[in-house]
Amino acid sequence: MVQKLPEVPIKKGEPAYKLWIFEPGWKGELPLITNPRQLAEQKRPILLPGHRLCAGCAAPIIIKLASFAFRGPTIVVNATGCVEVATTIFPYTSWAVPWIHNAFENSAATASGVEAALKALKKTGRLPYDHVDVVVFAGDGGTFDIGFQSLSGMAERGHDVLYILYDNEAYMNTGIQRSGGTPKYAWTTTSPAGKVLPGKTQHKKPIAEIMVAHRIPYVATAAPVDWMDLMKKVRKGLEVNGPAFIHALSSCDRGWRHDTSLTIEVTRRAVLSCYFPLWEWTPEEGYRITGLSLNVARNPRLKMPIEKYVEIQGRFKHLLKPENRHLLKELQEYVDAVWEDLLNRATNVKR
Ligand SMILES: Cc1ncc(C[n+]2csc(CCOP(=O)(O)OP(=O)(O)O)c2C)c(N)n1
Ligand code: SF4
Ligand SMILES: [Mg+2]
Repeated sequence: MVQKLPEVPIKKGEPAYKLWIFEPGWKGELPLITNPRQLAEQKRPILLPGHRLCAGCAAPIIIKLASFAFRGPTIVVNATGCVEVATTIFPYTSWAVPWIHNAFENSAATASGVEAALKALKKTGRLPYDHVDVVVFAGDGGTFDIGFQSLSGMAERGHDVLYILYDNEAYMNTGIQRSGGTPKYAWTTTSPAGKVLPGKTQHKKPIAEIMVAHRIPYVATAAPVDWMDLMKKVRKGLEVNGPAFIHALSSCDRGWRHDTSLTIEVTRRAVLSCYFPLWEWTPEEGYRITGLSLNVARNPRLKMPIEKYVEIQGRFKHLLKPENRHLLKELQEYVDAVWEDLLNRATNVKR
């Protein structure tokens, strides 16, 4: 039986961006629908058309998919970055929910304050809803690097916030500078690939593992290619009582130098090569490999060589030169070791 969403029709003369999941007096929960046709018919995303993110950008896909998993009234906190800049060009906005922009470094601190205020309103009977969720969307620069202190503080204090990192692996909005999330050997404007350097010389920071170390109620990785896996994780992240963190790989055709038609394909190869495995972690169950990555864990023949992932991205093109084959080999060994480690830790894969 398919559950129908409550009707919140747009009346004549009302703007199309009516805050449909923010009806005062809202009680209950929206069902999580994973049937694409029913999704299209019944739900409107929180991010409306007309924003100026690049054609082929994965970030709005991640935001829309996440919003399909929202369970009711939601406040979005957005760190400075491509998403913020391109969706709120004054005097317009693409957001159909209450949305707060804050500085590059403090989205988790702002979200903590919003959540604390909502708690106080609820306690004093002044919140006209059953529950209001708080969700952060922040880039890798705003998470791995400059925003990390506020994220760690939010986790340590136990705020009931879902933090979604859209990781395009560089400071894209300001011109493709390397971040703590940029992978080893990737070209960026501040880690150029040439005669002196082969791109960035350090590995990506294991940000999701660092959040696991905070022992918060829910941590997961996600990629737009496995949209159902992503939506389910967003819903789980909202349902837990306390901080949740989702690390979503967000391909960027500008910075990764791939064709705009390859947005989803590149994330598919990231997952199937095990460069970016899909998993979730809870204190109760530990690591669980999920979605497409579970297929690879059960059938290792599906695992792609890392070359398949890098060959469609200009940021790695120097790795395909004969003199750099040893770097590609080293990258393969690194990916294999991290995947092997995950297989050993996963509680839902027999070894
Ligand atoms: C304190 C501070 N330093 C630098 C900037 C300039 N700045 C704005 S967005 C940005 C890059 C953001 O990178 P990321 O978080 O990865 O988001 P993306 O643009 O890639 O979506 C930088 C450096 C700033 N706004 N504030
Ligand atoms: S630069 Fe990259 S992340 Fe930014 S809007 Fe364009 S494709 Fe998206
Ligand atoms: Mg970025």
